[in-house]
Amino acid sequence: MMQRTLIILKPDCLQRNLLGEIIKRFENKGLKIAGLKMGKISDEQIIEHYSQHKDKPFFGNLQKFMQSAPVIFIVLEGYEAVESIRVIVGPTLGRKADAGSIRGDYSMSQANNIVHASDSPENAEIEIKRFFQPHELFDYYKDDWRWVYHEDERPA
Ligand code: FUP
Repeated sequence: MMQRTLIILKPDCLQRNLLGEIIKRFENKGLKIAGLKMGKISDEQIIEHYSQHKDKPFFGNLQKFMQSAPVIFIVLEGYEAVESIRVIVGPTLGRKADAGSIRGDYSMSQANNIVHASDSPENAEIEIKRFFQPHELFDYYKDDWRWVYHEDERPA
């Protein structure tokens, strides 16, 4: 099934000059960029986005970090993209993530781990709505999908 998912390139990604590297990995994998923009995360957005952590002791520092610089918001599209992207991104704790994953190759930390990626199709839908207006998302023909996917995986 074709899915969309929300990616946030976090402040450490921008400050460490890794934006291009990370976007390149998603492009190389065969994912389609449906939306992309730069912005600052508001107080309201960060509390909603990490609502499962908002009463935890680390939340204050997590909020400070996520608002310490602008971030890049990206909506990626692909066949079973949500799970596939979590594999590319790797587990939360960068220093234990497998080499080859984004967090494994570029990060040592738990919060400063380069990228956020939605963890389920349901959350992806909610998170995309949180950060993107409908007119900021694009439907277009992706030419290389003829080669990235087999016939029965790609849209007609
Ligand atoms: P993930 O979905 O991999 O981003 O991870 P989580 O939902 O578990 O965590 C969300 C954010 O909280 C991540 F940036 C990591 C951060 N975090 C901490 O800073 N300390 C913790 O003890 C747990 C999570």
